[in-house]
Amino acid sequence: MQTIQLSPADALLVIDMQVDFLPGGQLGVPKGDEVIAPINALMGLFASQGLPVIASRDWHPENHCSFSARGGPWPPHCVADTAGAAFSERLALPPGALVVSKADTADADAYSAFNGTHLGEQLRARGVRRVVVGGLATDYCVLNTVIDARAEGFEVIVVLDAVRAVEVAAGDGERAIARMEELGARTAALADFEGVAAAA
Ligand code: VGL
Ligand code: ZN
Repeated sequence: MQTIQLSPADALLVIDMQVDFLPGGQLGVPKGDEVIAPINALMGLFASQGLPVIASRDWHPENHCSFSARGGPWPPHCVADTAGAAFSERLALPPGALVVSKADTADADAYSAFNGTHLGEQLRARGVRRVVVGGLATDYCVLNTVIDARAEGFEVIVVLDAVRAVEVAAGDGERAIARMEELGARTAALADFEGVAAAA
């Protein structure tokens, strides 16, 4: 147990909380729905302190290179402007949340919310030096977002209650967490955040 106090240099990054990544979706992450309540609690905490909340979304064209029809590893998912690409209706995005769309061209994939977006500049413009990260999936978009966040010099806290892994291979989630820690990311529990609503 640690106590984490937020400061004006903190932002919350909510990764890909979309219908297709939740159980029943085209690329449903096992137990992905378990992160909705913790993420809602974090969003409430950040919003109550006037701190930035950024929600990324996978936003693919119909003929995206990551889809099996094009020899990619995944079934079609998160096609822009479809129901599967929408944020979960249980996700309580605060007013003023910044939405970052990624992987929105046919011939390139982008797991990281920094890749091909303006996220780095947008964070720096707001004076952000530390990002708190939750969302889906631990072993793909969360991992790659954290790798880029560290490369861009941001401090990172990964909230373990607020992430779940795809686990194409068993252990991928654990390995992703270990890799993020090696890169200098900290891990935390939801309850470590001072002032977080007890009953999320
Ligand atoms: C993701 C697989 C394919 C993710 C995105 O958001 O983690 N995973 N596209
Ligand atoms: Zn994708």
